[in-house]
Amino acid sequence: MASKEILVPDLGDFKDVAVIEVLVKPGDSVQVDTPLLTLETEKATMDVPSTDAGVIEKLHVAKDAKVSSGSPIATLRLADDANAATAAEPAAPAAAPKATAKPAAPSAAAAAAAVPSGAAAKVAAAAPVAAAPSAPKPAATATTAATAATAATAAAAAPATPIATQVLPPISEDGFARAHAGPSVRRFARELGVDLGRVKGTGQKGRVTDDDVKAFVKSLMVPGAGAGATGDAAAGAGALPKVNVPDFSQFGAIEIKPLGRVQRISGARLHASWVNLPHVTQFDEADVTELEQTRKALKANADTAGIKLTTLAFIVRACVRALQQFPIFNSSIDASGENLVFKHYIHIGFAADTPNGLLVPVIRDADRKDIYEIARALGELSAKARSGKLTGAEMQGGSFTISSLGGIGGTAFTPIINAPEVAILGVSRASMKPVYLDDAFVPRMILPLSLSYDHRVIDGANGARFTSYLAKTLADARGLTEAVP
Ligand code: CAO
Repeated sequence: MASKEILVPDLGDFKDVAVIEVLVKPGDSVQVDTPLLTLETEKATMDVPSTDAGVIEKLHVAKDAKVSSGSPIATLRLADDANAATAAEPAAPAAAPKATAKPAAPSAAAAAAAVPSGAAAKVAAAAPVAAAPSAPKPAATATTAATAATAATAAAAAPATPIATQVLPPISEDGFARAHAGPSVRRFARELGVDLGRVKGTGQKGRVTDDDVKAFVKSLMVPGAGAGATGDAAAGAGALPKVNVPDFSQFGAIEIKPLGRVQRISGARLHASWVNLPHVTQFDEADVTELEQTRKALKANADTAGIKLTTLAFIVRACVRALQQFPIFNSSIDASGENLVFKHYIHIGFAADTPNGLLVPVIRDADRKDIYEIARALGELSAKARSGKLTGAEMQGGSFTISSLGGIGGTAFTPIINAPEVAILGVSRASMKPVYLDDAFVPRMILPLSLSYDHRVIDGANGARFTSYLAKTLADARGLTEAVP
């Protein structure tokens, strides 16, 4: 059988063009137009197709080599006599490079073959059952190579619709065109119905490779994944593993009660915050000896006025001062995720333990209230929360939250941020402790503080500055009882 040298075609003014992908290897059978190489100039990437059908005998280029017009690509053993006849002619350059990939006919079989075993099975299983009657059910196809093969066969019988489009958002042509990928990868993505604009490239300079496209398709196979690998897609790829819940009755007697309405609502919000916000908790202590003395001195008068002057009122007042000093703790990331919203109001929410579950009433304009007004608001809102009379408006608009377990006990905890706020102060029970002051241990009332903050917005140094400032402010009780300017 005759052989023929396949040469790089006329590249115009381009010389020493980089070979970024070699798409064949010795022993591969190729047809006319089968892409052999992908070249990349400063302006475009292009596939160099074969001019003849045959088997690659020898390759003359490797990835990252530089080629120019007429450089040898491969020696091809021609497939038949007809080609043999052409071999007698002078070696013709390969056909003109194709700078843009023509979308190949979408092929379900290609989709199934493109992803390994279980993933292929699942892609195939996504084909309409009516068109692929032998398609196994997803649960049965997910695990073994044998069933994957069956599924691939079934997929081949499915209609010529890119399978992935059945689980993927439609291709955005703009995004697809802008994606940094070579023609062969573009063609591959078209075959699978994958929007290249959504695929994260791991190649040189972020170039999207075949493997990236395959990984993208595989990411769809994660239960609960709805999209691909970048932006919103990343959320799908990172679906949380499920907790395995056994039938507890096998271990003993049980009773089942539905979750309360408040638990269901607050549970979902707490979970959303926990998984979306990177939490850090900063612990500190405040010496509240004087604060407690001041509070006790003022308590009788406050009682007469019908106000319960608790430690928490002082803590709210101190937080207002700290928020004025560090406004970033009174901010939120906006809906786009691109900006910080600094609020010129200070509305402080506080967690209230009620018979119906956790509620967070909000003291509006806490910065315009003195210690008595704050204590009054705390008392009134707590009473309404416990009797189930809080309105929706009274639980909205908070810009910072305090969760005080001080009336109950504990030494420290890690509160969950009330998103979209960026910080929450946890307060545990103050107790008398020996503190080394002026060369001696003296008994002081020490209040434990636990500040959780969103590390996307607040760095550790600011977290520590905030709690230090707060501790200092709480130590100066007189400052907290002053009239509000
Ligand atoms: N250390 C020591 N004593 C404290 C204290 C602290 N950190 N915080 C409050 N106290 C004292 C109060 O000063 C008060 O003392 P007096 O009886 O001498 O006046 C007493 O404990 C009882 O206070 P209280 O709990 O009735 O009132 P409060 O203003 O401190 O708190 C409220 C109000 C609504 C926050 C509280 O009742 C509550 O529900 N706490 C639970 C919050 C919660 O569940 N957080 C967890 C949320 S995440 O699941």
